[in-house]
Amino acid sequence: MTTPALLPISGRRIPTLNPGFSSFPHHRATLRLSEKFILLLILSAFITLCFGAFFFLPDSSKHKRFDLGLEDVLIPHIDPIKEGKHPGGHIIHGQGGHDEHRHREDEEHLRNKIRADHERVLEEAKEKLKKSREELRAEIQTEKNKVAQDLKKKDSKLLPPIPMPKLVGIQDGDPGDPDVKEKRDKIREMMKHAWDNYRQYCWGHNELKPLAKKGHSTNIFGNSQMGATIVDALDSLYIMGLRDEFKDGQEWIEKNLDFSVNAEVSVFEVNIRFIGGLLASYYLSGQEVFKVKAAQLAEKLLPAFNTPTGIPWAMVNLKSGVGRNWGWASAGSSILSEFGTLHMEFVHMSYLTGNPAYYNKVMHIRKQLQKMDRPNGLYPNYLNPRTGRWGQHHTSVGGLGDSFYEYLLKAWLMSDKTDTEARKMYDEAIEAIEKHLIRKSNGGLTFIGEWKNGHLERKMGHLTCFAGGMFALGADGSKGDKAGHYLQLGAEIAHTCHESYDRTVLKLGPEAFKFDSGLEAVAVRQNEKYYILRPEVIETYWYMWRFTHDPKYRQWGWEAAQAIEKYCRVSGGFSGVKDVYSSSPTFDDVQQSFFLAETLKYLYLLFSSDDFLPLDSWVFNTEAHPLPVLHLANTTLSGNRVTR
Ligand code: DMJ
Repeated sequence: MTTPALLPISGRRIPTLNPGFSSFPHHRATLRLSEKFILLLILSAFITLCFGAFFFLPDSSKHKRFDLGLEDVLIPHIDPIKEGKHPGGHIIHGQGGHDEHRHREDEEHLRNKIRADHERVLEEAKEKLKKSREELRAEIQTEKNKVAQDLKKKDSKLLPPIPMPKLVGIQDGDPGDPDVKEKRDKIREMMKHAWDNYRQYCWGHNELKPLAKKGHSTNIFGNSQMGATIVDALDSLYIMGLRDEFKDGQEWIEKNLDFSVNAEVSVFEVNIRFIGGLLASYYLSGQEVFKVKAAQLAEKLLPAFNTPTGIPWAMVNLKSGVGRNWGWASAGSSILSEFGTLHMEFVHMSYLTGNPAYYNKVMHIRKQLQKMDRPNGLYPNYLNPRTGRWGQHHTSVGGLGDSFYEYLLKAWLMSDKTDTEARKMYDEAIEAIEKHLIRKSNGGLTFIGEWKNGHLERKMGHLTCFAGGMFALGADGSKGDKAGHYLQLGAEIAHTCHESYDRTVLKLGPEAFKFDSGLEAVAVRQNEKYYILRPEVIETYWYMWRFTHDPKYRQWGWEAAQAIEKYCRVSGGFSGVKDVYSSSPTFDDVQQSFFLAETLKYLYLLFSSDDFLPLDSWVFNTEAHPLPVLHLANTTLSGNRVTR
């Protein structure tokens, strides 16, 4: 389904957009004068018509008008009780001559009022026509300013002042140890290289092509220049203390980030990168503009939920609100990892705006999922938003499934562990995943496979490697006090994913790797050998470091950083590579926005102290944007305005 092209300009804009008009101010003024005159004529004709029509109405209709309660507006001085009118608003009929006399008086009164209004409007019209062009222009400008101010007031009304959640540990994070500090400085330098090149070659574009040195975009951003790299990278800049760069990005957002564009975007991607990025920048810096932009964007995503089931479409047109699903998705389905990865950001949007709609939308998704049968206790990746039925029974903790599980756990953490329903869903899902998808290879590597067509595919994606960190993060509070078990599982996944890096020539991980026919943690197909600057393995190293302080995680992180520096760095930024098993790989020429948002941020945090963004006060969204835990004990988010 394609969106019909919208008319580029509205009638009201034509005079300023048409060069013919704009170069002849006299024409424009004449046009405005005559427009005004015509408007006044129409207005006075309308009033005359109403005045006349009143006398053609049957008596009963006239009385009905009073019945609607209009008499209080038109004839304010009549006492309803004295006049035989029930205080509830209905005329008490059947009082003979007295009533008729009263109606005649009412009509006379009304006629006089209309006549007076009519004369006043005509007087005003005459006055206006006496005014000079300049005076009229000034008046129009004043009117315009008033409208603009009213709009602004409306905007700020949307965002009531709220107490900030406790923002702990947002400064510095100096690791102390000079060797670690040196590594951290190196990561900051890499960030600066990525940012400066983006700044120089394609400021405002979504992503950078570091070899071609120009802008790049994919359909997830809808062919519109939305500055994805700026929005996604901003909180990393802040965390790394790159404040001039941060200011630069903020200024771009203030002046240029506009969501009233005719662009069809991915609801999931825009949520995790844009809303997540703006929210994190807001909480870290306290700059209102980020909150306002996040609120504007979130509102634009709401029409995506207009489906028969309330399960949102994958894509929505920001201007028209028309939504649809990816053509490749099974039976027109929405994707689990997409509609299941909105919760954190949407809860924050309700918190910040006082509008419960966001919270209600994501809770509705949860309710829908709870109602459904789950084959083997697993959640399939595809769900049809029209019928509410599963599509193909494929299950994955990697692409198409991954962050749905992550957000169940993080919903619980972000609610200060009060959202026990989310924790229960997470525990049950992980139990089923362990039973049906997690296996040990012959060589002793723990891996997470994918359920497809009734059997387990012994293949793991780079994306799936985030799960090591998730298991460690969810260890505390796990069912039956299996904290040790889940921390161990996290460590095993981290080890497997490290192996997938270590068994390549470039020491960078492939997109997917197998555990089959004697193969262990290596990619087989050519189209699975690429590395596109993804963060998941480093993300898991960071979580494991925070929970265990085993120095190997810092060491593994440093190995990955060095490999990225050596094989992905070019003069124009950082690029993905097409084959991690080749000693002379070709570049894919894309600097992904998540490289700045996630990969470099996790590396930087790996070499920072633990009191920097501590995990009991901050929860990182799936794009590594930190959001504060909300202590919502006194807050109602379920269907009422948020009260604090
Ligand atoms: C990121 O955009 C997010 O981490 C998302 O959850 C899936 N993967 C990409 C980066 O690989």
